[in-house]
Amino acid sequence: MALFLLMVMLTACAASPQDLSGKMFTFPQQTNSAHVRLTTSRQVLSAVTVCFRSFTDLRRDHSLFSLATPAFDNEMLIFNGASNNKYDFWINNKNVDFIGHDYKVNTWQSICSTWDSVSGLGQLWLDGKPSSRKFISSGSNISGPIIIVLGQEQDTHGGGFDIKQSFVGMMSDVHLWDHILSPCEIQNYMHHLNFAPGNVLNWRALEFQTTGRVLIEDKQDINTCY
Ligand SMILES: *[C@@H]1O[C@H](CO)[C@@H](O)[C@H](O)[C@H]1NC(C)=O
Ligand SMILES: [Ca+2]
Repeated sequence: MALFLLMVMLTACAASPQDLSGKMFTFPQQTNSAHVRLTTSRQVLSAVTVCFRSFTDLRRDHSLFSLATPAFDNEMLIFNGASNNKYDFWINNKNVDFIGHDYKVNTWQSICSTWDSVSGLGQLWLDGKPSSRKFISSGSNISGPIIIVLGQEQDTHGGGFDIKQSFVGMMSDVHLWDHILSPCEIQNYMHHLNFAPGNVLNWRALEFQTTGRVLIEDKQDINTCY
């Protein structure tokens, strides 16, 4: 009975979503362990849009969004190849590079990536500017069990972290949809206007678990001072 109650409590804890509006995750030091795991009940995705904002001064490679399945550690990965001035977008362990985006340090940057399994095309938007639309992988869905990690890059299902690819800085406003947002919807996200929150991950009702030194803090936004 006690064990049953404990399990109910643990389940309740894990399952209670939090509204993180106006908040951010702070990853204050380089480690191979500190991370946030995001939970969703959705386990099959035939199209995706992921959007988030990040702030960092990293000039080395780092992971921004790492989704792994038992089949592929890079099932869906957004990786900043800062040392080569590019963004890598991985789907089904295949990747394309997006170059020429204006990667800025010490600035909040909005990133959205889209992909669908029918065309296989991926695209990456940085601060409202689109990339070329490039072929990554078609014909297979993302199918779980999926594990989504912020702050580290998975090389196994839920682990295999590398300190040299860890994220140091702040992240906020993470949303994941099971379809492709239109260019105008992406602009609405980027400009903090009205948009329908993610139906797979929703920053306003986020189920997550932090491990190690990751803080939930009020988002610092100097634009709201005046
Ligand atoms: C992908 O998922 C969709 C809907 O979830 C399904 O209709 C389709 O058959 C799946 N495709 C493959 C290749 O499994
Ligand atoms: Ca990996």
